[in-house]
Amino acid sequence: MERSVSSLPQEKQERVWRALDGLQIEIPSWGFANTGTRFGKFIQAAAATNLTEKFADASEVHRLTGITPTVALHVLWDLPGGEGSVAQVKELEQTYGVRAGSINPNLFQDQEYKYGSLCNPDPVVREKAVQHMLASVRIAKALDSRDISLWVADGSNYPGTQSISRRIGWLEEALKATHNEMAPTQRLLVEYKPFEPAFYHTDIADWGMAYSLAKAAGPQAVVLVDTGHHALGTNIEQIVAWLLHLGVLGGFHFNDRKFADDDLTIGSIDPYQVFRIFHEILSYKTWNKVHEDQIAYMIDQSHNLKGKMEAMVQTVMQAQELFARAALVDQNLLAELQDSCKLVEAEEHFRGCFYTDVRPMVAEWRQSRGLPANPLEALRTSGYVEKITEERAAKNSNTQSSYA
Ligand code: LRH
Ligand code: MN
Ligand code: MN
Repeated sequence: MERSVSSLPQEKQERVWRALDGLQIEIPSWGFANTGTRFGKFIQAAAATNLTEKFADASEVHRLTGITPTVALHVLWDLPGGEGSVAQVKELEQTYGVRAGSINPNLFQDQEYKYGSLCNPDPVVREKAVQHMLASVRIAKALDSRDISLWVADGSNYPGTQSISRRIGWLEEALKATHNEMAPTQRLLVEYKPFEPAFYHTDIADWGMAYSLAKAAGPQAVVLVDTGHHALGTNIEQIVAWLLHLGVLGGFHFNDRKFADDDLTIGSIDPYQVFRIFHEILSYKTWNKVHEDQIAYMIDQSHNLKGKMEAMVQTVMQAQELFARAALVDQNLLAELQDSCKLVEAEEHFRGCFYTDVRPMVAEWRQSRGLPANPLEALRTSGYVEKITEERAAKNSNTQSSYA
């Protein structure tokens, strides 16, 4: 099934290069720090131990790949001083040449959020959560960050223990208040997840709820699709097509999974799914004559078995290569085949693009932009991982590996 790249017509190559020119991916600060499962952490000697080290690592990923100029920040983990931490972030932006990206409020760690944050039945706790949202908006404004990316862990574990319907109202109020605080250029991304940490009902469980809440909040609120946050078998690309149609696709948290929200490397289990998602976007852009999109392509992965730097560079390459494969699809030809119901021909064209090895073409693109042809190889030979391992090993050996 593999085709050699040299046999690709000029026009296809140009289409792929144009697509690559338009692709930027945001990487998460938490992808560089020690994180774990619900049962424990496996500490890595090279993991970043503070925000400076997270910026240093993000900067190295950007130096190698050229397409990751922004870092997603989680307020509690990265800006523990809230608005008071903004000055430090600005300094790090200057030093490391990567900017703060989406700002992620954290409404799931404080003891007071045991029964929920924005949906807590206690109005005092709800108000505290709303205040955190407003502070997050102000942090984003001060950092010139467009997106505030909200995920709430709120939900319940047992039927009858919480009012599902009253909690909808509280959420709507909170998101409206957040929306009111935003500058006209900012956006509120509403992320959904069907389960975990709550196991009976989750307050924002699917894209329909996220869409409805975004509508209630105001015109600058849109939906965020985390690929790991769906029931098995869900047709995610169809959700993407709907969100595009409704004009509310704000962005992605990319990762892969086998069973649940496993946060595995993008496309490691099902690369065809990522290809299909990218295809829906490129197809929508073709037929609706959209040249620029506002979609925030973000990674939400924190590896505890793979080396963090290697995993992040591998992730970015994988995303880029799957995007390039989706760009191979000839939208006019595919539409013709679809309209004449030439099913096998349509599927063969689609599958053929997916099976094309674009790695040499992407490598050429990288070189033409002064980037290493193979960023992962370049990371290996750069000595960066050895350097940070040496610098951080002692600090990491003091990190708690269990939650006991
Ligand atoms: C929740 C989630 C959300 C959080 C991130 C750390 O599962 O996907 O986006 O902010 O993980
Ligand atoms: Mn996520
Ligand atoms: Mn998740």
